[in-house]
Amino acid sequence: MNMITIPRTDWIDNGSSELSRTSISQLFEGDIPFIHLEEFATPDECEKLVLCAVKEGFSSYRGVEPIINRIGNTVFEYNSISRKEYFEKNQELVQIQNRIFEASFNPLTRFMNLLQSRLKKKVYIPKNSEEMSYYAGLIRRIEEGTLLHVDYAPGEQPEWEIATITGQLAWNLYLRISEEKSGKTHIFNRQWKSSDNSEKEGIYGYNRRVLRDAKEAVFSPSIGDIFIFNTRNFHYVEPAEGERVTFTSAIGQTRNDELILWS
Ligand SMILES: O=C(O)CCC(=O)C(=O)O
Ligand SMILES: [Fe+2]
Repeated sequence: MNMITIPRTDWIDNGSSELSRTSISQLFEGDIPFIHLEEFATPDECEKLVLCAVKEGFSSYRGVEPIINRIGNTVFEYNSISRKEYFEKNQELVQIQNRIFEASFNPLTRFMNLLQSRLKKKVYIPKNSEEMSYYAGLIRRIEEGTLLHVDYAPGEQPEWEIATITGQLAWNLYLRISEEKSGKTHIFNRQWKSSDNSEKEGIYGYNRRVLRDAKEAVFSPSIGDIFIFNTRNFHYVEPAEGERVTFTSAIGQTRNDELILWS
């Protein structure tokens, strides 16, 4: 049985531009809407990563509308299929990821090292009970927007090891986006609770009724920047004009205050 704590409903700030123990714990607590890290990667690095990704080829999330393309694996898609298949599939997908990193740069290791050095916490990609690794670090194209949703393993993947986390964030590095209409991300000051499941619509969306009059934070990313936010908060992405490619994973806080990454 997983403990799902009572969600917070107030924000004290507009967001932080600093990655520190304080800002991360404010994000987990629901005190701030996001952390914005500018110039994590250069435009050249981002473009190189996208070019290598395009060479490997994207495929779409099973059953998701509007379509989202990606390279990598997700617990979301295997939750109702097979956990065993997810872990087996990871072995070949990690090789593809490594090929892309070797030909461009490795944002995953760079980000994990940054977390570790700023927060002085153990940061790792977890394994299952059979010592098989989770997959972390999708290259993703959300170009037609998303539905209003949350990403929260204790509520969505209760059978998986990652469901024992006490809070969940996502980091997105923006690799290729159009200047004019970048596909803004909207985050609401309203965290998921189990009774919200009655408002679920389709495979992952929620009716806007769940928002009531919750405050909204909106950001418009620039190439090379990272935004980190709490994905237990309802959020959605606007349709973009042209391409919108990101590098992303979830960040979970374990009960012994370590950080785990998966997708
Ligand atoms: O692409 C984004 O800005 C956010 C996408 C999203 O829903 C997430 O990272 O959980
Ligand atoms: Fe999300």
